[in-house]
Amino acid sequence: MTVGTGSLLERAHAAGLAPIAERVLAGERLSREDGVALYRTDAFHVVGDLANLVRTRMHGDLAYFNVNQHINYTNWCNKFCTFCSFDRLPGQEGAYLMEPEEIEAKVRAQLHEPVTEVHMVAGVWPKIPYSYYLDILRAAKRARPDIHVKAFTMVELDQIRRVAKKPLPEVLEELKEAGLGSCPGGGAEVFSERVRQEGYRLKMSGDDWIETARAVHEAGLRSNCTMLHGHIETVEERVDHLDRLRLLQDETRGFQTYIPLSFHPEGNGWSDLPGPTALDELREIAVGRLMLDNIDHIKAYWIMLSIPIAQLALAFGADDVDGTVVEEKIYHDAGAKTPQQVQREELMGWIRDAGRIPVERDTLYRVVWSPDEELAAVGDQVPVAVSGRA
Ligand code: V47
Repeated sequence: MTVGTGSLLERAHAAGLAPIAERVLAGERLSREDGVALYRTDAFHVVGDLANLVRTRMHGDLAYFNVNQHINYTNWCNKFCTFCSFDRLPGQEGAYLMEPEEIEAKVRAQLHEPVTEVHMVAGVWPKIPYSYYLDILRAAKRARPDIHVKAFTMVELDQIRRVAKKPLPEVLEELKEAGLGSCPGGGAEVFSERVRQEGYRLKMSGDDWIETARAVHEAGLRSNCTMLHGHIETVEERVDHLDRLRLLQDETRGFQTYIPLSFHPEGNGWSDLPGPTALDELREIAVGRLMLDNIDHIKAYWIMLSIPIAQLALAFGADDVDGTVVEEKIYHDAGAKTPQQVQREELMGWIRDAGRIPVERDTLYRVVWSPDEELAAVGDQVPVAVSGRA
């Protein structure tokens, strides 16, 4: 989607969005009221074009991906979130807890692939001992010492510190020593206390999620952040969520990527809800890009969106598509029809089809591979870090 800023301003004006468009063009921060207006306007393409303009300013034609492997080490969980189709109680059919040796074997099984990241998230179960979490990190590193382990959402970290009976900063140091490289962005859902009481009242509050993320960043670890959208949350609650992420990022600069997560309604307590449409998903990407002016990357998680929508998302503000994945369970239990894995070349092919230049990154967005000739041709479109943190 290439649009001249002139015609974009005219279209924004016609849609009553001129002041917002002017702020975007001037690189100024959008207000919470602006966020609500971007969600409510019928001028969907203006929102997408504004987000695309910001994405282009930050990343040129580059779109990032990595070669990664997901391991969901247990589906035991005591949070009973209404939206979740993945959780089981120990002993229930389909319930599992992977032994550290199993995790080591899963990482070893991919040694022939150029995997740079293992992404480990799971349910929480209070009887899993602290030593287990240290052991699974060590197991992954034993199998592949140079791998980056991105593991444990804020919800898991909160459980780990409880079972460790130690302050979180101390636990984070021990997890780092055992191999933790960074943290994924899940478990945030929507920070609204109203939605939490209705859908996930046993899960940590939004305030506690933010405090845990702050501690993670203060420990020198980067993390991602997410918002689960398309269920019972209001537009105002989404804006509040984005604003709280943005405020923490102003303080810590620890978030690398924001990932809007689309609610999948199959096999859970909200299966009567329709879930977001493709247009909702694209708008969510775009509003995220426009509101989160201090977060470098917006990820279109193809597993959740489908490949065609992830391709479109690259023209609506996203600059990252996650990775090759290998065995995803959380979304597939909730009805996702996407493949569970994609080959590196295939991923690069569909990024190119979407008009972007694929750049393979590691978890911390250092370039692993880029098509040099193409990068040379685009000159100054090398990644720009807006967050100001090394
Ligand atoms: O926290 C669970 C969500 C999250 C459903 O950091 C659901 O790079 C939709 O956080 N429909 C886990 N969503 C996944 C996650 C993630 C994924 C990809 C990359 C990264 C990253 C993080 O999945 C949970 C929850 O918000 N979730 N059930 C469902 N039925």
